[in-house]
Amino acid sequence: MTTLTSYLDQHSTNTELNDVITTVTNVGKTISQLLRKGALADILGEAGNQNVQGEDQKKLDVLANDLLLDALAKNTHCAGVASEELDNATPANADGSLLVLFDPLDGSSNIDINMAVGTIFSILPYQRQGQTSENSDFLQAGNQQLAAGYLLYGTSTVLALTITENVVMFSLDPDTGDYVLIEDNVQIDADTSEYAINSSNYRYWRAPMQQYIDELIAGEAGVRGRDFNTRWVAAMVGDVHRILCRGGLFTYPFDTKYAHKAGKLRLMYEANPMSLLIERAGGGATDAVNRILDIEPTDIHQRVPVVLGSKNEVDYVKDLHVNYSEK
Ligand code: AFP
Repeated sequence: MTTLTSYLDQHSTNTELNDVITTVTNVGKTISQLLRKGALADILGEAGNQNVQGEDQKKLDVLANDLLLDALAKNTHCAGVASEELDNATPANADGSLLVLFDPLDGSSNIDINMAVGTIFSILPYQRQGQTSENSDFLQAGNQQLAAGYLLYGTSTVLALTITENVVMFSLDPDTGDYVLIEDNVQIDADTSEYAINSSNYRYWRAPMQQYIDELIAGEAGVRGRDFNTRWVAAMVGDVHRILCRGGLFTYPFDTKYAHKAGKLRLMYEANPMSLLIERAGGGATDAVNRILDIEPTDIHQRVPVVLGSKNEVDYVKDLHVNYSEK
């Protein structure tokens, strides 16, 4: 049996990175236990305030955020933290070599209905050791990530992680508290007939995305010549996990629903870590046209349209956008 600890020892000589991953995943055990208790732990419902995104915070949003912040502040290798729930990055240990970014609880709207939620994390190198970290230190393209992963608190708690060219998965054994390796080289089929999108936003999408979804709905009778199925977890972690398990396409496209947002998902702590996982599992990840991991960020909370999953389907969406002409 391979545990997370033995896997890190065998596959990563960066002991500082291994230590920070261990810190994050240990907090994941606590969050998993709290979710198991649900209403009995008084963690459901609204926290009564809003985050930097203007979104109402759930009690567990705040609790998960604080647990991660507290644990990483004590880790001497962590130079700073950026969170979906915090306006600005939080300096930690100036001599640390790593920066940690996270969405502490992705899919908050699922908490009170007992549906899947998760924690998404991304780890970047810190280039100014000895100095107090600032927001600007985090503005690195996704292709600079040293590690990325998520914890999915579903029927079981699963950790997906990439620190090498592979994507691996662990299942948390609630009896021993160990993360046990269950997949050592996740690979996504290049083709799929399953897609995930919130179709209620149809009228806000750009024409190429409307055409793409129209083709999927037309199925066998349309240009795609086969029927498609749809799924929508309303938690990116759940949709990405399904794609890593059986392929598929996930998209939260550009929409005009809110003028100042490029879509809903955040680049630094949602799109980038998920894109690294998907690409290393053989999939694709774009903003409909451009590779997400090559996007040079300008703000730690910037949003980006996302199309990710089975490579041939992601490429199809790109071609459709690039070659689109008004009819
Ligand atoms: P919350 O964390 O606010 O529930 O948002 C989750 C999320 O950022 C992402 O995980 C989902 O894929 C997407 O939003 C769901 O968005 P809709 O609620 O608009 O479907």
